[in-house]
Amino acid sequence: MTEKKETYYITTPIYYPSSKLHIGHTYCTVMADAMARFKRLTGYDVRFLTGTDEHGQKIQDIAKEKNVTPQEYVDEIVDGIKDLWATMEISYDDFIRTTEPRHVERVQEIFKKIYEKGDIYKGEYEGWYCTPCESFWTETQVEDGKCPDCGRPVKKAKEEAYFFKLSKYQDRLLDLFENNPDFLQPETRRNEMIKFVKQGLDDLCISRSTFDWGIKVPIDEKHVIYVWLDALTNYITALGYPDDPELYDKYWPADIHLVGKEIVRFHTVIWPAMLMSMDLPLPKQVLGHGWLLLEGGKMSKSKGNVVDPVVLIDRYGVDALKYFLLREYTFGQDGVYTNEVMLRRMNFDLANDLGNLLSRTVAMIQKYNGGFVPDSHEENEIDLDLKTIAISAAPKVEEHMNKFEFSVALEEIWVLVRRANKYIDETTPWVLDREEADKERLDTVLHNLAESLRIVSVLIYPFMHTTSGKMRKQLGIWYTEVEWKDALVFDTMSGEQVAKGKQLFPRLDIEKELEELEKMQGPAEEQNIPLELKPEIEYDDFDKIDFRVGTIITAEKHPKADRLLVFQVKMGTETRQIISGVAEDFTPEEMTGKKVIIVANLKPRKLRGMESKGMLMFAENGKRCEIVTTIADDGCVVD
Ligand code: ME8
Repeated sequence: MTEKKETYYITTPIYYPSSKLHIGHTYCTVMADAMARFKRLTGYDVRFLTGTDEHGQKIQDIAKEKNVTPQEYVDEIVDGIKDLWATMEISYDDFIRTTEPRHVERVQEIFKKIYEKGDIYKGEYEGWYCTPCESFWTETQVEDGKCPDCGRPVKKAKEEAYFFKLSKYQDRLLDLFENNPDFLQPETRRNEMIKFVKQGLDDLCISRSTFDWGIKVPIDEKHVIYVWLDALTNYITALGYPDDPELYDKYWPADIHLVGKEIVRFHTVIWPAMLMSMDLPLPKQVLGHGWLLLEGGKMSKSKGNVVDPVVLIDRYGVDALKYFLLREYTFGQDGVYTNEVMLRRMNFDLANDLGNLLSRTVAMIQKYNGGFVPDSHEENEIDLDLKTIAISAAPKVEEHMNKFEFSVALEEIWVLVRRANKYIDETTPWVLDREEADKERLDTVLHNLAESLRIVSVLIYPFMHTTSGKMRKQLGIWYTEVEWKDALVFDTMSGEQVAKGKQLFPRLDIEKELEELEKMQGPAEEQNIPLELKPEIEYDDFDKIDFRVGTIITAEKHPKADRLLVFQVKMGTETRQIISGVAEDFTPEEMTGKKVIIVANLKPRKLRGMESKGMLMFAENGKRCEIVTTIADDGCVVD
């Protein structure tokens, strides 16, 4: 009877097909893939799910702009995403698309279940809506007219809608965070969520009637289901819940939902509450990873400042990119991507350390022993040191992998790689070759090097399986299956015939590569990526605005809000107070005396207790926000 394996279910977020995926998405998927491969290798029955989140207003708007149907639009992008994952040899077991009938039907069943439980009711929603994020925000969450997640402007929206009784689950959610510290990691994310839930949870608006690219609410077809509710359920609809529960019974609850830190709230508040409502078990753990940033901000499809993984793969290969992503960044923290950091990693760790170790070892076995791995003989202290490091690496890698510390796990492997390189320098096989009396010693050295490389080929398998295969081919062990337990033992090789192959990783001329990459990636402004703008407005809407010119008489920080500046602005005969959220971009001193353009007929508003009458005009210029100034006189009407 075969032993039943323990299951391990890991998921990535399902990505929006709003344009091509960039290296940030690749980072998340590469981590999930490495973990899935690691778990398979260490004996688990793994299910690895990824997919695409294809509904919502944003997709509908883009498709309209491009004059295609939303389905045509997503089909093309999703093909590209699947191609990318194929190129990267991502070992997912299932790819779910939220437009697939299997998902659509199951989401409707899930909606009905929650409705029947009494947790969904009809009401009216008025709030601030951020179209790019597909999120509604309350008055208190919106900061100065901007979305608290992405910082872009939100718009007022009101509609009849269905609500989910999220507030009912507030205490159980708090309990979950407080009594189950592993549920959400890293710790900082957990603390943020505890704070968020403690502020009090509003019921969640879970339907929309202002657009129709979504799954219809089964009890009221005028509405479509809120895209997040639709998307979150993918983790169980892909397992066949509720109508075909074989996989569900086997793999649910998920072991890991791996998500970026900006969507932790959806996964640790809304998703568990939905599951609680359905009386289903919760995922065992949600891990919120950090962002890859470009100098100057988060990479984002809509900002156009992205790094295309395909360019890097074409030039350096899949494994080099995977290694860089997993080794360079600390899980849970943000990291800055630069071409230079990547090229250095590839050169030092891959070309120099690993590539050289293999090519030197194979060349020496060919030169000094006719191409066959010799047996070892008497051992000295240096041999024992190498051996100890080699066979103790696997448990250390395992320990760090189980904490998602990819970077530390790889560092442990490189401790062995570097030790083996040093071992060559210490034992000087070219000197041993000179004396017949040293032949046994030379055999032992070559044997130990081959053994160390064999162990490295097992250890790196979850991260770079193709490189592992190439190493094993050169070491003459290509015909044996990679097994984790083989990394725990030394002295298994004898008489294998090595074969010189191509350099694993060619050495890169960093300066030249930097120039080439710059040419290929191009500065974002030369790529002619259309700007993401708010929906078009009619001339009549614009004509309602009364622009005036004014002079800033004084400017000071708002006493209660770090991001706000309070201006006294003179327009002709009138001086009035206007508040803007630009304290991070401008100092009061540099604003004083500036001639500015004002929206003078904007309804007055209180901002943190102080009245603001009108609005100063600022415009986005790339990442910066700039003030609109003029040389006209105060009080002029601007047409
Ligand atoms: O949020 N650095 O989809 P999405 C690191 N459809 N990771 C990044 C990143 C960056 N710069 N940019 C994106 C959605 N990611 C929803 C998810 S799940 C039920 C629905 C990764 O296409 C990161 O994992 O915006 C982030 O959470 C995910 O892509 C968001 O992808």
